[in-house]
Amino acid sequence: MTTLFISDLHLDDRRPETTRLLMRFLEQEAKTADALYILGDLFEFWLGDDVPSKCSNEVGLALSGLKNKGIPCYFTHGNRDFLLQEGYAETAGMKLLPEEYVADLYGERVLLMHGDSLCTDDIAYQQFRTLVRNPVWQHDFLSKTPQERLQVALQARDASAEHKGKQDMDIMDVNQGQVIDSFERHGVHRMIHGHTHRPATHEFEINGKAVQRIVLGDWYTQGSVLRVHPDRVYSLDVL
Ligand code: LP5
Ligand code: MN
Repeated sequence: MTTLFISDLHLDDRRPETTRLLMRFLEQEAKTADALYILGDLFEFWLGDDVPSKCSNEVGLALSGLKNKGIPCYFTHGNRDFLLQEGYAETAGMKLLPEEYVADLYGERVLLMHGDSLCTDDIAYQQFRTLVRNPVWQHDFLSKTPQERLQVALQARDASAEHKGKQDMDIMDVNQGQVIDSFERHGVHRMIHGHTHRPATHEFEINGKAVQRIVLGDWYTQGSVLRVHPDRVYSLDVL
């Protein structure tokens, strides 16, 4: 019995080896799990449920197989695939979670999120996020042709690469005040997120109470998974 957490796979038809690694993980380990949580950036980018790719079809089918076996799969949006909607989620048998979600993990309340909302020192990113999470912007974007959407996404990705190249690494990590605020708002002692590609387990105290923030790793060079066991042992492993 294990609950599995993954994020930041950035699946892309140009990197089929990552899709293969995920397919192996789904066919082997995930099929005996209690549940699978995907905490965002499953795809390199998502242009709309009406723009499928080879990897989205393949992975959607494999994920729906999990659901058919009675293994629930949950999905939180990342900053790359925030446009993934019910259409694909239903095909893949995934349940869409809100931005911040408190899961019951073997009797403990644990906060889950992608993690980009914690990076509040990255002002340019937060401005971009506010823009693209606006339903009016999203409606306008989704009314464009797939080719037009791809152009905008590629432009955004180039601008992002340039931005990241110029930023101090610390600015692109989480803001500790924001982290504490999230723990307090939800009244939890453990949170799990991805996004920063800095896998680690951070332990500290808030008002004398021990808390833990687990950061999942990305799948660019190897797979990364967090395994949670019923006795609440958490292990963050490389695949
Ligand atoms: O993802 P990662 O780790 O590489 O970088 C993020 C932040 N960047 C982004 C931008 C995305 O990577 C771009 C690709 C998303 C495509 C989604 C497809 C559909 C929607 C199309 C959207 C236009 O999220 C990066 C952070 C970093 O995490 C660490 O936290 O620093 O943030 C930035 O780079 C901030 C920049 O200011 C973003 C600039 C985008 C400019 C877009 C201009 C063109 C589009 C105009 C749209 C109106
Ligand atoms: Mn991300």
